[in-house]
Amino acid sequence: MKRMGFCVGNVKLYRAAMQVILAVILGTLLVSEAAGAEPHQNMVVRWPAERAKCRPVPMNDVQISGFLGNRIDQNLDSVLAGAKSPISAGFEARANGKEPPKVCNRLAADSDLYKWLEGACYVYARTKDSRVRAEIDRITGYILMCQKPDGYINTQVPPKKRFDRGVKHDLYIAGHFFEAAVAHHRATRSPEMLDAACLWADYLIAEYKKGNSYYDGTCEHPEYELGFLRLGREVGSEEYIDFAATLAQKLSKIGPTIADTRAGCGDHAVRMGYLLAGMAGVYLENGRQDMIDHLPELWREIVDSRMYLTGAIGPRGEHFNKKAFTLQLVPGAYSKRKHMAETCACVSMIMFSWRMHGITGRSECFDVIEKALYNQYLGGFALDNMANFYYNPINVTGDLSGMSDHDYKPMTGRCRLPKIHTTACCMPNGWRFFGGMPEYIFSSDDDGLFMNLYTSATVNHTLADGRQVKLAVETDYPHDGNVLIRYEGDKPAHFKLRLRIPGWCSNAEVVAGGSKASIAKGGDYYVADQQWKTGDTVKLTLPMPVRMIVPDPRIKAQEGLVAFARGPLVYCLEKPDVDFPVEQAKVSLKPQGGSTKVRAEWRSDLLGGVHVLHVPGQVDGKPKDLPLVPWYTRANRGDDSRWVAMLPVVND
Ligand code: FUB
Ligand code: ZN
Repeated sequence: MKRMGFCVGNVKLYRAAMQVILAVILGTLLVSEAAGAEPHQNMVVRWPAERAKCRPVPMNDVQISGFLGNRIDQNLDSVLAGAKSPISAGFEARANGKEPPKVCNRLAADSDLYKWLEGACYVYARTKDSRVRAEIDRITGYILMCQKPDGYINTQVPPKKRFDRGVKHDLYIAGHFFEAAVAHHRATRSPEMLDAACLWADYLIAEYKKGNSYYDGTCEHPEYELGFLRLGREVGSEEYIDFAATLAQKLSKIGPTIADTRAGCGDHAVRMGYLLAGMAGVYLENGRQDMIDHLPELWREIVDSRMYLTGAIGPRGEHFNKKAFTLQLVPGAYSKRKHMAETCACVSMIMFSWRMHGITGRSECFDVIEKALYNQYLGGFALDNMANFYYNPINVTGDLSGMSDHDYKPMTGRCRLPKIHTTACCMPNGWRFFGGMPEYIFSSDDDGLFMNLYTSATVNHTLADGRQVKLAVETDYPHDGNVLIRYEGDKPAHFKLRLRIPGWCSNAEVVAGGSKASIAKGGDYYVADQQWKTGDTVKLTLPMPVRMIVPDPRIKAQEGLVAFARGPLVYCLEKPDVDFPVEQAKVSLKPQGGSTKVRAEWRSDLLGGVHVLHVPGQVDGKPKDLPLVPWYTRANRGDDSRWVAMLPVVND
């Protein structure tokens, strides 16, 4: 696909160099030039209305505050700190004709910068922050200077050859570049990165057509599907979109079960999530039924039998097990690698679930997203978004000498910016996912809006036929289940407001249009289908009694254990809150009905404000109060913590 551009030799170098200089000298001027990034267009996904049952409300139509808004806002500082981390050093060195420093010697290191760029562009699109824009310009300048005339880019050390079968990440890296280029184009309207991506994409397709043997069964890392798809959509190239499908089918094997599905040859959880997300995306784009033949069963199988209570996936190293319900609790039980539940794996599952929501319009997809988001995902990052875990074992106890978070020590301490983890993938995935999160909150169709995730927000969105949906939402979710929604449109309007009643929720109540509805069991949207006039309100109450979770008896590693949750939050007992080793604690409650004896205490002074759950328990046969905190807040009080989310029950 040829685009009008300047991607040739010296012109390109000159332009890129000028861009770096301009970014430094004229940073703020460049900002004002691009301040009018596309209004009312999605930044992250753009699903055609023909197939999507609903589509995300664009981030520029939404103002988010509250709990999620706070985390989304913190991403700005995290992105700025990321720009000062070593992830750009390799590009900077190569652009200046130097060897990259050793710190850049990470697998697929280039992709970290591309993920940063994707995230930074979302942040910029929403905030128009001039510092973020200056970093975007500086970094894209370096990237463009590193592009070879045929489109290929690789800064890695030690220098690797193209299509290196030992490394197997060439297509993966390109995929991340394409995603970043699309985000850059949407945020800045500037064509350079998109031109560069097309040049590289054309090169990869030309190699394929020439019969490059790399495409014959090399075990690559899916992501290229998403990359080609999104690039193809952005520039209107069917060839790129078809190539995304070709690669999915040629380099992976998709069967009706996880056991017979191979994502780039393997059962690696991140690869699986990206592959399935990419295929769902191709279907949404062009309706290719063969892309989604097995997706509903695969999604269901992962959710029902391969997912932890925190929404994490990948129990064996970074992999799925062939056998269902094999979910170890502590690192190392099934594998020499003492790892499990990678942060990126949950991001990839969220991406897949989002696209399944687009295909089906179903709320259960957001039940899964919510579970993964509030527990595994937020728990992967420090409360200030400045540090991250790579792996997230459910229980971490005992002597951890010799253990690490994929080589980062101590295993119970997150790697903090501007330092970057030796395998940096998870932090950059955080930047791009926090960046895109504003588009997960609401989706819309021709009839109105869906509220998928509850946080304080305002939304001002115009439906396809011109009706304006303007709402304000107030809530302390996830700490409290009361949600107040007010219609703020100037003119009366008729539309449907669909409110997700979470699967964990019983006896939700909705007061709307003067009537009250009780919903005994969650797991679907409640539809408020009415004429709205200015000031009309909907009051949603999602009761949040403490729940005791008894795992599926087929999960042998969790036999005899229970966990606690309140609303969407899973809890754990953590070392700083007790004067005994957490693994000695037992729960003195009967799984049936016992949770009514648990007291929830609001503590505004703790961990940014949390409910502590006081669970009656025992230690060494003596009664003990077990004060549990939300799992996402663990490991934020020093680097030497221990925690248990699943606890044994006293057997007498
Ligand atoms: O290989 C690229 C990424 O790095 C994978 O998705 C992660 O599992 C980590 O190994
Ligand atoms: Zn990762």
